[in-house]
Amino acid sequence: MRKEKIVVFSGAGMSAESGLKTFRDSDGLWEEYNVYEVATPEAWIADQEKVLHFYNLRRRQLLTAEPNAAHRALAELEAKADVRIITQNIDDLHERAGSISVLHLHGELRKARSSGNPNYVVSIDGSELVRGDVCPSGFQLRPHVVWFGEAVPMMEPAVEWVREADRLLVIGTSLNVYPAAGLVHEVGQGVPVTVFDPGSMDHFQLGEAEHIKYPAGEAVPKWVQDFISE
Ligand code: BJW
Repeated sequence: MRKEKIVVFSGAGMSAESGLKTFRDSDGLWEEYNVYEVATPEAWIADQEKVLHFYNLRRRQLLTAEPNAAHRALAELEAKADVRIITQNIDDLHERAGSISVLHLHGELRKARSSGNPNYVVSIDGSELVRGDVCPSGFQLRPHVVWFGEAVPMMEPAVEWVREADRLLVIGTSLNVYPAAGLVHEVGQGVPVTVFDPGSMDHFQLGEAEHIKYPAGEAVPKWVQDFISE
């Protein structure tokens, strides 16, 4: 029997219960840091040390964080469905929980790329990326992430995945950042959409979507158990 194709679209709320901060919640990263000083190409030009420090701190936190119950439940869901995960998160907690198909829209914290050659991407050994870490052509390595104002190269495959989905699960994203948020509107007609987020989604046109207003670590495992036992 053909397995149902379930596409998951996750954001920072997915990893909140692993101890990683979201961006726009009241205690989020953008309360503590000015986004324009750490997550834009202009910030990189103005102060590389500051940008590297911001990502080094987050990388150190990630190395001690663990996947939570929601990450693990999505990995278990693969026994029953063809699961594809599109994540805006730069952490690797979906992979560490055991999920196989994970597409990172906004890059990966544990990778660096050359500031002179976007095709030169390497894994970061440990947590620190510092000034003087260069690619073989001598260009400074930068975090392998997508900053505001930069193109999102993985949008095309992500749109394809969503268009092919039989069901879409949207987990822990405020749907404020484009073009990523627009993915929700790429689902086929009649495809069920379920949103897991304790926050309000009043700013976003969710249409017929079901909104489960509970933390992911609580709601996703329950949803997966119900789906598996159907
Ligand atoms: C829980 C929970 C629990 C809490 N369980 N849930 C159209 C309209 C308007 C603006 C634009 C537009 N198109 C483009 C733009 C500009 C811009 C943009 O979107 N700006 C808006 C903010 C206004 N977009 C861009 O610049 C993008 N690039 C682009 O458009 O390029 C065009 C181009 C084309 C060709 C050439 C050149 C350019 C790039 C966007 C890059 C985003 N980068 C960041 C940072 C980098 C990575 C990093 O440092 O981590 O990505 S910003 C940040 O936001 C990060 C995230 O991936 C992203 C999304 O955030 P997310 O995941 O939704 O987090 P939060 O905090 O917002 O929400 C958390 C949610 O969790 C909340 O709802 C909580 O309730 C919930 N929650 N606990 C479940 N336990």
